[in-house]
Amino acid sequence: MTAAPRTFRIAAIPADGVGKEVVAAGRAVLDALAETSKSSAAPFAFVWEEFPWGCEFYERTGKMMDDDGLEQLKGFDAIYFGAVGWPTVPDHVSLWGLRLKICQNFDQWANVRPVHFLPGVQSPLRKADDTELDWVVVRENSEGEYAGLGGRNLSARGHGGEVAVQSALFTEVGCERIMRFAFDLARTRAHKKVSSVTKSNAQQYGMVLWDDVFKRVAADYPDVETESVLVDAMSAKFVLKPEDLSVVVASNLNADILSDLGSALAGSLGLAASANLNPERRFPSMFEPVHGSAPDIAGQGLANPVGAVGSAALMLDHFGLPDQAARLNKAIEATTAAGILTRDVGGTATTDDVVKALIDALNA
Ligand code: GGG
Repeated sequence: MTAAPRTFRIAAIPADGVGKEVVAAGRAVLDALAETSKSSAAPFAFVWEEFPWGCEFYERTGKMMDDDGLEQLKGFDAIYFGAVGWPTVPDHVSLWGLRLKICQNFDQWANVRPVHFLPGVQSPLRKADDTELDWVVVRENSEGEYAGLGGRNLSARGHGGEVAVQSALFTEVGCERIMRFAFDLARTRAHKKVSSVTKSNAQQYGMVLWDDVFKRVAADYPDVETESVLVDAMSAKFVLKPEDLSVVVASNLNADILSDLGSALAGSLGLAASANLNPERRFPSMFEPVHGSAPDIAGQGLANPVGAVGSAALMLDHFGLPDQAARLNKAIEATTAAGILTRDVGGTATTDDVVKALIDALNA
């Protein structure tokens, strides 16, 4: 007798542009993976519900998501997200109305963004066969520069004297929890090192607090190597000494920028996966490719689904299925190694070609 499948309820929010294509791709690959588990001792299945939120929804309703959207999402095991943003809606409206709204209200304070070389993918950094790149950028995802604090002096608008203030919020609790997360992660890796990134020479309040908390937390992890690097120097280090890095912990804005740089150095933004985690599991966590909606290629079947499928692997890890996550990652490696690559990584394959190759690799 076969066991009843363990089911996971997932809220899919494709949102905008290529988000729709890569979420469909990820769902197809995950369903194929679940299919292979049917006759195993530990079958599992995904139950999907898709939400039509995003910029088209905004154009119809004036909102990026339903008023009770957060309530609707609360009971799910996870959220599988595509990308947000479209030229018809100001970027800060679409971002705050959907992605950041979910991250902040569901206290997804740890954004994990791994980046590594894939076989068969050319990278501007791969100077020699032994050049290594295997990092995890850990992004503080609840405060910092994206705390949403500030305002604009609208009365002076149009007179050339308008003033705007954008404040960054750093709390000791917020800094400490993301740093402990980074150190715990470093302990699971071969290269046990945490690099902390700030601009604390120029930003003398919040980022000096960040540095102070980093020193205090580091004292509890004597087995983990540490360094504190300014963000400008770290950008150079990403390019010049990639093998020296393992876990990089940074504030919301700095990590957002550095993780894009990291994925471009690995070959393409289209490859990068991410997890927005609520580590206490009080709310669903959200898994999404790092890339945005890419209006220039949307709807043409050119989107690279690898970042979305890698994010699905992070979701499987979160569900306590590390072996299945490893199977997905191996399927990605087999596909890129076979030269089945989308245009952003120098190939001619379509999104569907890559999905087919991934499913074939899972069934091989
Ligand atoms: N899938 C990621 C995405 O949609 N990103 C759009 C964006 O602008 N994000 C800004 C951020 O990561 O905070």
